[in-house]
Amino acid sequence: MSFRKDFLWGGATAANQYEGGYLSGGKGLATLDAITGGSKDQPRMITFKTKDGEIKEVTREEALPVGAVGYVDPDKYYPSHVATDFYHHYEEDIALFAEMGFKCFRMSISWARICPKGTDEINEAGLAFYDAVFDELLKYGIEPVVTINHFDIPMYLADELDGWNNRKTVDYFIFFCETIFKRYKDKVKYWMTFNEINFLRSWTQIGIHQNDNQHRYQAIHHLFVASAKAVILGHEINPDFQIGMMVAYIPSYPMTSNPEDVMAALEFNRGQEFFIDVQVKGTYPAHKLKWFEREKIVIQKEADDDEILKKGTVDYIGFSYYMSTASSANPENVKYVGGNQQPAVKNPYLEESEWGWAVDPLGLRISLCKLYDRYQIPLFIVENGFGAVDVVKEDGSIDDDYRIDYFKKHIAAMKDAVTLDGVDLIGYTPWGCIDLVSAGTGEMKKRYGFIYVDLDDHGNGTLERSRKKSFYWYKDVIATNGENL
Ligand code: P53
Repeated sequence: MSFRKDFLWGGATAANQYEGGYLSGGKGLATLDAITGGSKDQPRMITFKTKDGEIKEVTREEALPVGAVGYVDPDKYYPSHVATDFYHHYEEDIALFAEMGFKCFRMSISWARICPKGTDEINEAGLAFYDAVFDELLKYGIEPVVTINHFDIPMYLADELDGWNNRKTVDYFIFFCETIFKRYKDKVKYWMTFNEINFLRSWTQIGIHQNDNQHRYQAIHHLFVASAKAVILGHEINPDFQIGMMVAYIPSYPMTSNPEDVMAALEFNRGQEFFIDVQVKGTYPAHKLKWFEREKIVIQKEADDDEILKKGTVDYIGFSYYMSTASSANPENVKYVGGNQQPAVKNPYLEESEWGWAVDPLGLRISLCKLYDRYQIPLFIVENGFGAVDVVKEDGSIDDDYRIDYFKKHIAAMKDAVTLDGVDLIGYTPWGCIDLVSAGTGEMKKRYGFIYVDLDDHGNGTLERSRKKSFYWYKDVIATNGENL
């Protein structure tokens, strides 16, 4: 026996990439409704209106002018508007997840569906939608795993408050949490606060117009406080809640044994571990405070913030793992590799996906060891997977052996971490278990699913679902609790 008996096998999705129904049932606009599709070579664009009514666009890395508001251009295609339409297909999709034997299903709640402006107005139809989804999951004995906020924010809060830069957003977020915690307290046990909190920097994700380090880290402080307050509140509402954090984990190796490279890798890794430190240990690490000093970043805190962070530490670490990277002290080695990775060094020992993501199964075991050695709380792999172009054969079948191969090796690495290293791993939810819109590029052709959805990058397609070869493979993995790979 390797994986625990109650191991949470499942799959993961997010509202903005899967749900669609962007204005259905009283949903308000979210920032992500105003970002176009792109590709590996062409960035997604945010469309907005300036204070003077000019219509413009910027990439996610660029700042928006002060006073700019999100704008949905009727002549443009926005992949999140329909996405792969979970909104109208949830019964069919959940039946397919049940057929694979899912024990859990990770999804996010769209904040703007519950609170259309993000303020304290509640949309009952939105709450009823998620009730229906949770009931459908529970009917098959599938445990919902809910990301409270995955990469978006109600447009109104971005437009009016500058999103997470404004302390008031913390209060509105907690109102949203209280609403969903109370409503779903008997249906949902597993929660996580912010998806990939270490990646949040753009207007689409956190509603901030200026994304320099001063603004970014102020917003992040507010996210930390909001997450901690949500943990405290959730445990008051239902002491059985398991509330985790979520980080994108990309371990970095030194490019050589030159200590300079080792230091560079250490700094890269600290960049993400900082987020775990605050949410698991409840304090900012010393190196970050020193860096704030050097960079002249001043975080505005309220008197009891430190106490809130200390009290609101999480129950488990949820993380995504797709790839590893390498670090070098020599800037000439550091190139922007592939799709939407961070600046990094190409690792000659690893192959990459078509989008330039380095495939590294052992890196997953290394990550599990590092995280468990360092934090000693349960771990949950809430995303992992292989984005690839799938080819539908004449008879409708899809032989995604490359995906099966990726999962096989990664699950074997997880097994080693559990059986050889003693890591406390509670579950595994491969990303985009059903095809959905890519966050990085907005494409449909970068597919992750066990289930294929007929939709292309321009919105053409029937949205019909079909089972890929990996569907049957994963079903057997779950049925044997990971013994058959
Ligand atoms: P896509 C970059 C690197 C690692 C994880 O990503 C990332 C990203 C963002 O692009 O995000 C997570 O769709 C995220 C999901 C996302 C998934 O990874 O760019 O939590 O929303 O879809 C895969 O291939």
